[in-house]
Amino acid sequence: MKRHFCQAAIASFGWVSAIAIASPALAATFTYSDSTFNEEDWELTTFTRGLGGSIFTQQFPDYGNDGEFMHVVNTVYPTPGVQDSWVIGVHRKTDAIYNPKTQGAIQSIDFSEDSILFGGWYLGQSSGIALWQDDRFYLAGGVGPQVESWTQKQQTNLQQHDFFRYTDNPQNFLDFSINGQPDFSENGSPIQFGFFRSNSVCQTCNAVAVHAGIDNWKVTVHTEDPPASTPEPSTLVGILLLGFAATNCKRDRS
Ligand SMILES: [Ca+2]
Repeated sequence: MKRHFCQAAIASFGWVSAIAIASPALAATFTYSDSTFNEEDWELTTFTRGLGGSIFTQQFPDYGNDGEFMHVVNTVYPTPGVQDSWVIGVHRKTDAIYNPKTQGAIQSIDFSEDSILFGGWYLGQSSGIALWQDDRFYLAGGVGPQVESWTQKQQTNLQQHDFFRYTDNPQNFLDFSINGQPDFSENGSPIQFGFFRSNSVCQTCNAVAVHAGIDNWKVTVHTEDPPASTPEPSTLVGILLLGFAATNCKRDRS
């Protein structure tokens, strides 16, 4: 009879321990997207060099790569004595915010957008994913140039080191130093996602206004498995009780 109790006790505590071991959450994905581009859903920060230029955005109700899209116009002017003038627009979606401290460290990020070139410059606008963390802007380029029909552009498996910090350095607007990267660890501050569009002109070039569109903006965050955690007190009690039951069974057999 006592042996039966021991077998049942071991089976029961073993089940509790199995639950404790299997309970940590697994890696997950979080997706942020927009195919509508309501104007109140986006905020724009503009950076310039030299005479720089301006950025105009507008939600169009139709002719996107299905329905609405955002029309983006970058205008940039040449500056005497300045080799290149720039205008860079960082567009952030107001609710596309990821918090590593509560949602987990970021393992990688995938980005995609549909884009189109309407005119102004045959290479269109430089473009890619942008993010904002601790009042700093980080960019990862590589999805241009646009062409004259809607085309999906992608960046996949982006790591922390693929992003570069925007700076006011007049010679190099991206900071490639070791401190120029965002923090994807579980200690990182909240991150807001978006995209950027930029253009430049040489000092002897003509001013340009580059018209392009964006639709089906999407950011997918892949998280890491959470680190092994210290067992909860209730789990420790279960383990200790399991040891106690096994010891009693051994004594019973002797
Ligand atoms: Ca759309």
